[in-house]
Amino acid sequence: MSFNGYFFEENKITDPEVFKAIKNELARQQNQIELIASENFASREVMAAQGCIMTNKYAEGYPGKRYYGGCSFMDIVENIAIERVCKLFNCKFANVQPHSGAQANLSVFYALMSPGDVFLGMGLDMGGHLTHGAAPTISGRWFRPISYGVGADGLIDYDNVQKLAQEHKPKIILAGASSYSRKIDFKRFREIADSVGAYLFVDIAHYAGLVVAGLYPSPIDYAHVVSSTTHKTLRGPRGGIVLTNSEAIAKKINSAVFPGVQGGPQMHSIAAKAVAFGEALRPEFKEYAKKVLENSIAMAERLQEHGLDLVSGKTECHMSVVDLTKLSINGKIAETELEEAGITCNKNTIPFDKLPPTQTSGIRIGAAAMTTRNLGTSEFKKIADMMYSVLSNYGKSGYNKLKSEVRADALELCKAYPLYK
Ligand code: DSN
Repeated sequence: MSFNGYFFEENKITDPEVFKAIKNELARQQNQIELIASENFASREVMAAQGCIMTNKYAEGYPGKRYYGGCSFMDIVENIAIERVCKLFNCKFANVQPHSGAQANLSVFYALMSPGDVFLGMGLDMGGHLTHGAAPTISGRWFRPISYGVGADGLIDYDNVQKLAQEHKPKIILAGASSYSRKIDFKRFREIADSVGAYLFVDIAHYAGLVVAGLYPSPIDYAHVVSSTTHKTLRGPRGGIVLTNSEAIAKKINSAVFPGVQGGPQMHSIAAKAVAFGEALRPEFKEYAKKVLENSIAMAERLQEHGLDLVSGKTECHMSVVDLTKLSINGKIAETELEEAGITCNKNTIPFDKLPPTQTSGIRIGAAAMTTRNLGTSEFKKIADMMYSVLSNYGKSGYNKLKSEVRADALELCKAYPLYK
């Protein structure tokens, strides 16, 4: 058996059913235009680290203070991940153990609130994330969320956030979103938080890669605590992180992540995070993030040239939410039809949506994944043309033929920009 630095080369998945599903998923990823704003394609090195022998080790605790023997290499890899992520985001303390963004957010709540405490978060129907207070989640059941949202212009209504803060005196004000395409004014959020003695907690899961590249505002100097995922624009493995500049908060977060919310850290994922943070520290990553933004804007503007509306009127990040109300197609059907045409995206509620979340009046699109495949602005404009063609012709005569043509174009584009070859 040889070892190439990450995994045993001879290792193959021989389980036929699992192998078949993985093989088919690889083909799907290779042959579809991936516009899901929260997805990306991790590098082979990131995936190799995630599939490595560190999966075998229990390392409850933190570097230097573990509850198991044999953790010396775990300490090395976790310390590398911490050092790199602190450098990336210019912060003093980091916890790299959360298994996901949801776990990271739950840990922050657990560290800074007690059950029944009030917090402010962006409503799910307005662009916020499930964990920002949606009713079926712990954030919505064990705490008392007050939702804020956007105005008729699609922009966060900061005056209303201030008013709600004054009225409800929250313990935490949570800024950050899953489908908000504009820059968030973190300074304003901090002023509001200070005016009522609340913690400012910012979730940058979507924007992290752009923050690292200086293309989206960094909340680090304003927030008491910041969370993120590592797999979206940051292009690492699936996982979460929590960052802060406060030693006192860092201690509370560490206790909240372990043993509060999680048991043993997934050390293979932490190894993969360390590799991804190393990649994000390189100058090429800034170039990548710059292209993500250019491509996102090019795609969004082209859709507008076709007459489609974007929630809030434009994008300032990797994603846009497209308002379909002018067309005779809802978000759910659009998601299915576009997938059949070779373009993957997701249905998305638009603010003040008249349709239920199972249907929606919008779709969310993002440029992070296809930019990893090296597509540029002209290709993203072409994708916008393809999308418009499907969306605007749905139900008209000759539609099925047109959809097949778009599928063929999508395949051609994917072949011209190969993935994992
Ligand atoms: N589910 C992710 C998204 O699509 O935005 C966030 O966790």
